[in-house]
Amino acid sequence: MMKAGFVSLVGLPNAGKSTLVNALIGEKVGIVSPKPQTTRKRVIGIYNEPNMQACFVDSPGYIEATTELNTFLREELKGIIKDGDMLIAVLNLDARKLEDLVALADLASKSGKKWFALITKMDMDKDLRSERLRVELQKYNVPIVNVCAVRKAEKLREQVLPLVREMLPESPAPLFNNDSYTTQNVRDLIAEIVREKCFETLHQEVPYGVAVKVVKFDETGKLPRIHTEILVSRESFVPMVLGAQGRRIKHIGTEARKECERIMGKKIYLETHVKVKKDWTKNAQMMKELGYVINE
Ligand SMILES: Nc1nc2c(ncn2[C@@H]2O[C@H](COP(=O)(O)OP(=O)(O)OP(=O)(O)O)[C@@H](O)[C@H]2O)c(=O)[nH]1
Ligand SMILES: [Mg+2]
Repeated sequence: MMKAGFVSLVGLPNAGKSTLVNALIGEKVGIVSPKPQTTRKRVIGIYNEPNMQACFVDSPGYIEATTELNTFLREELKGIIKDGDMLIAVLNLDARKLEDLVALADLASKSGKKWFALITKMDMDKDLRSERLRVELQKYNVPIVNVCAVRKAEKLREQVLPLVREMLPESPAPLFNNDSYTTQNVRDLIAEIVREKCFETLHQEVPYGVAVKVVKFDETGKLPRIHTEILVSRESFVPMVLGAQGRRIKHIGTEARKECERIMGKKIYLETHVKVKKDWTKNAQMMKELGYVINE
């Protein structure tokens, strides 16, 4: 019997959720950075086997809302729990407080869905944290696996996929075409990769005020020409994105182009421009235009 469904990953910001999805799928589905709150929109990575289709839903980490963008992130997470056929609580050992991880397990447990606990960043375990966490998790009576997402993807799959197979519902057919590994289109992926390079290159509050939009995608010439806009929420962020003599934006563009070329399997021409979109993170309408739509 075929099993298919949505596997929602819930975890704190920076827990390593996107890293996990990428490793499980074996392709870049979502962007990754050492900074929290990198993922903003729901991203689906599709794992196909002859008798199983697991659609892993990567999401923003759980946070208390303060700004409009944070409200969006929190709503996204609620929606992801609701829409999941099952959940994986991603519990990262480098979290600030053990209680936050237990709170997440509680959230998963209260959802009433099937779920299991995945303790990640095992390579960062200290003071027997994983042991203490295991004790705390016993009351939920769910399977617990310990993983390290930045090493051996094969081992990770062996640990995670059997549990997923067990918990997914039966389905007469796969939910998506089984020849694709993500629901994201190329435009979205390119915008996300440019944003990833901004997260890597920019610091403090600047990356959080950045959104990226593909404004033109022209495939008529020899090389696809892709124009992107890096939208910043404040005028004062412009020089930070540009850098001295425009070196920083050049670096962002070059790194993004190389990665896009690798994924698309061809050479491209990638242009990046900085534009001010004042206070977009505080404005629901502007956020909507940028694709941050709250799913009701
Ligand atoms: N040492 C170690 N680092 C990891 C592991 N998994 C992920 N990381 C790192 O943790 C950081 C955050 O990873 P992400 O995958 O972006 O985390 P996320 O949960 O998607 O974060 P948000 O999207 O911001 O909520 C990155 O620097 C990863 O390289 C792991 O198992 N061990
Ligand atoms: Mg992420």
